[in-house]
Amino acid sequence: MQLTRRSLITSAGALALPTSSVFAQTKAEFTLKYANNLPATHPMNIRAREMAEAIRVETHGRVDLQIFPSNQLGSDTDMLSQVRSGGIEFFTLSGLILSTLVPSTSITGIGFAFKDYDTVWKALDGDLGAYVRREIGKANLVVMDKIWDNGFRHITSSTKPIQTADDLKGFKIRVPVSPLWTSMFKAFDSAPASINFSEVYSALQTKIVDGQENPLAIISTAKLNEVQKYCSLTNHMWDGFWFLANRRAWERLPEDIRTIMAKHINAAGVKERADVAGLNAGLQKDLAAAGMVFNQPQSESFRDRLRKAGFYAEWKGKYGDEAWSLLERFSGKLA
Ligand code: X2X
Repeated sequence: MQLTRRSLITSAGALALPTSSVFAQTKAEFTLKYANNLPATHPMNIRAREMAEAIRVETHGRVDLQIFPSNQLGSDTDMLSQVRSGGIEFFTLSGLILSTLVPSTSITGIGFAFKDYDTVWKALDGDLGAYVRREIGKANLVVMDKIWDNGFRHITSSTKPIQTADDLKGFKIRVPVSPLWTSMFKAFDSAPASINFSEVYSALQTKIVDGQENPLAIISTAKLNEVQKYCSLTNHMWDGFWFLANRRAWERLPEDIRTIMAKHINAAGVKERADVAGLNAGLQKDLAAAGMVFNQPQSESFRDRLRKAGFYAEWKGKYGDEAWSLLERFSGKLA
């Protein structure tokens, strides 16, 4: 048996000191919190743990980035105020929810705007993403260059498959806290309820709502299939997570540390994109094997309904011509 300091001390009945690694014994100079809303098993948190380790190693233990997954520090709404006040240093948030603070950030979630991932990354790593990041910067938050993937969203239900826009009439659906989401499902004549992700499982379980919409990687890692029977592959919008930092906390860090951190955060985001795309491709089979019933609606009836309800025209007016023409450069003509 290897005699460690821990076993020596505890067997002697004295103080048990944490001695897990050499680095852990040296107190980090910067202890920083990164919080998010997703389960620890989602690629976002798997890549984040890897990234925190890479940052620790490259800064020689000066930075200890602690990760708080699964809404441990509160709902998205709570965490957004914490990253603004400095209660947490880092936070990943959907651009659509961030729009409650910076209105234009929801533009990347306009219904049926991006036909595939290729177009998404061209837009988000290109001029549309740059525009949104400039707007976020004006709100006194720091945002990393690479947005992380959430995915193309699909509608799940405990009551019925959604095959056409008509099936959404009167449908009680949970949507994240964001004016764009509410507006979109109102255009479908649904009954949308704004609920933070931290409450979604229980809202579905207790039938406060009949359905919700999320990418397969979230349906699976958050086990929403336990409380939902049908999954309709609507692909009705794409969603991603901006990696945000509290400005004062970020600027307090020495420049060399900021450079190392940004490098690893952006690299982890790019790897997470590949993980999520891979998962979304294979998960339908796994979820079906677990009892979920899938159907493939035609997107045209949904788009048509949005156009006729004036959804695109209304949001074009809100974002303004500059932002809208940036979006249409990647989406093609929407309104
Ligand atoms: O709240 C949601 O549905 C989620 C997890 O997809 C977001 O963070 C937008």
